[in-house]
Amino acid sequence: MFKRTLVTSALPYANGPVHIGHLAGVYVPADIYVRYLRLKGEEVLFVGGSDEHGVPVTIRARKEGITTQEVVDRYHELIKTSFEQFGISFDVYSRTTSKIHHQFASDYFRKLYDEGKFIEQTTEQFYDPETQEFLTDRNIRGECPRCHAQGAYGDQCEKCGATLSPDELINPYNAINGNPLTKKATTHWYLPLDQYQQWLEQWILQEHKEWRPNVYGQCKSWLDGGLKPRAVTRDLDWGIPVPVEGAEGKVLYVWFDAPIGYISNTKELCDAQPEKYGKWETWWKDPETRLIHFIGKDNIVFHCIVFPSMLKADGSYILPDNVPSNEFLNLEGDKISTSRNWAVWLNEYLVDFPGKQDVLRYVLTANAPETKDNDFTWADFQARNNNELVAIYGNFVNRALVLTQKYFGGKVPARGGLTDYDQQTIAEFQGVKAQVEELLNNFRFRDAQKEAMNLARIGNKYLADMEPWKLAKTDMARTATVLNLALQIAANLSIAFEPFLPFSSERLRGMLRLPACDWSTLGSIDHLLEGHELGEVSLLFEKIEDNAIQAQLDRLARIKQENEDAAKAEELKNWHPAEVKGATTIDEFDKTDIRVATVVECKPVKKSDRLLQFTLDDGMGGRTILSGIAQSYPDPSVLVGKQVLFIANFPPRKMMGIESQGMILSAVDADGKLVVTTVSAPVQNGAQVG
Ligand code: B3M
Ligand code: ZN
Repeated sequence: MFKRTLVTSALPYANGPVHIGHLAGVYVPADIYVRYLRLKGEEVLFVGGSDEHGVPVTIRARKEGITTQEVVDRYHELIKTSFEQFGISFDVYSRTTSKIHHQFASDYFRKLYDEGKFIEQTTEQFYDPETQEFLTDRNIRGECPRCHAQGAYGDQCEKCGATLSPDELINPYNAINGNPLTKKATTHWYLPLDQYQQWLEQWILQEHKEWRPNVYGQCKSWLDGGLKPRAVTRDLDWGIPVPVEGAEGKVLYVWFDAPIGYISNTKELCDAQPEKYGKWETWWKDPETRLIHFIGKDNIVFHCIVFPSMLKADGSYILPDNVPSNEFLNLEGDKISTSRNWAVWLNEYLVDFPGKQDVLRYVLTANAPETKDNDFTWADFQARNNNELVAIYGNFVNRALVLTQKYFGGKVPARGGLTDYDQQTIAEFQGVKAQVEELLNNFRFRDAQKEAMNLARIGNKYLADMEPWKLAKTDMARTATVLNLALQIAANLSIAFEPFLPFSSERLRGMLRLPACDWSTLGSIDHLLEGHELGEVSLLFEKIEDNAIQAQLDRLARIKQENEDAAKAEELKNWHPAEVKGATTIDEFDKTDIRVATVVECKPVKKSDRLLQFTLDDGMGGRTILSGIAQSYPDPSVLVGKQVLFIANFPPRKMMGIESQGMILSAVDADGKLVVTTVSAPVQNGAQVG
């Protein structure tokens, strides 16, 4: 019933380079799908672009000390280049700061505004009286109401992961300058999602039960919670101005304009090349177009609930037919984070592993977080390359080609009569096509790639069982048949893997000198005709050595250390001395006898991870004191020879079988570390302090 497919992939924020999480979650699966449809000869358009509005880019600009425009220019270029390098085959990759987009999004808003599709509301929002600006959630920080970590954001606490609203923060302050905040009234336009609730329930919960369980489940829980009106404008100086009189200083909310970017980018392409791509309206308004959004799980509500409501509000657009969203990819057990630099950046990967785009594509698909969060580890990366790409796919192709060179001068040998085993092998690999199709049609990319790899396994097994290198000694005709079939399997591999590993497929076709690639011929045993001359042979994949992996692990260890240091510095910044205790008197104080002593010996107390045993020269015959500071002094010998302060008139107390005669005075650091007090110049042991 559909004639064509429009595929979109989430527009990444132009506030940093793209990393493996982006690739695994959104762009590789979208690209696999699009390449597959193109190979099948279907009409398809793949739309992407950078999301250049919103608070994240403005935060980045402040951090780097450059203008917001410079930030988006820099990262748009970087992201676009990364996508090209990894073979993400967009038909158009534009940006939301383009003129066309600004005009289009502005008109979109204005039409809904004129038709009375928004409601206007005035509310109290956080405001910085000094800079005279309203603050967005992300720019408000304060103490987390759940875990009491300092520096939680107005929308989320990074320490405990709680989703927050700025109103919940304890002592909220301006994240940029630390100013305390007040509240001020401001007016905004809201999309009344509550009015779309019933329609959404019918459309998603009844008519799209086939959506992935994670997507369907999230929609259901939003709908069950009851939808509320959502503001579609913001007080901000970066974005698309609200096209309404009296709305100066207000812009469209980034999540209002960004999805419209899918449409405006389509328009940009179609307007530029109408003969090739037709009218943009065909892609967005013709019910025979199937719309698919590839996104990450944090974008589900916007693509399944908010954007469809915006499309419905306009009334002239089609709606997404499916929204295959992935869960998250973690890195070595920790959440990927741009701000903490905990990521493998695509631009850096290519410096360390030049030419190995397909290896990363392969590993990310093999491990794709399709149904649950998954972990990327460098050990797994190495293993999948060495044990699968090299040992199975690469090895098979290499053997087939090298043996053909050796025995038949690099020309496809003649195929004679087929044995039962040949027939069985052919039947087996012909089954792969239907399997891969079925899986790809259902957005199951992981399993689909596994199935493609099975084709290489079948080939490997065939060569291992037939042993053409032995056959060649006795039966050249049979050797020819076996290698002919092996070469046909190699040709099929170049097709089956084209959506997944496009660079390798191209290289393989170069070696086979096989020009075109067409999905419908997958399974054929007549790709290469007798006498066809093969091209030059080289290794399709190379082994990745341990030192390359270790270098990556070392880098991550360094970053982890840097993050810990930074977190500590942040904590110290927020540290305040404890309040001064209630008044005391000189008489009260005089009751405490504080003295100076030299540490003669200091050692851990056996079976205690807390206590240190001090032997002191106190000028009065010596004494032993136990102090609970072992955690702060992993090497207690550093204290030997130091003069310390101690309380001399506490009654003796037994701990772990040892009598402690007093108390050593220590200061408590912001992070709980204890630091023993000492004197600034040598004094007589036993001298009084007061
Ligand atoms: N830029 C959020 C993100 O990168 C956002 C997606 C927009 S898609 C219209 O996760
Ligand atoms: Zn918290």
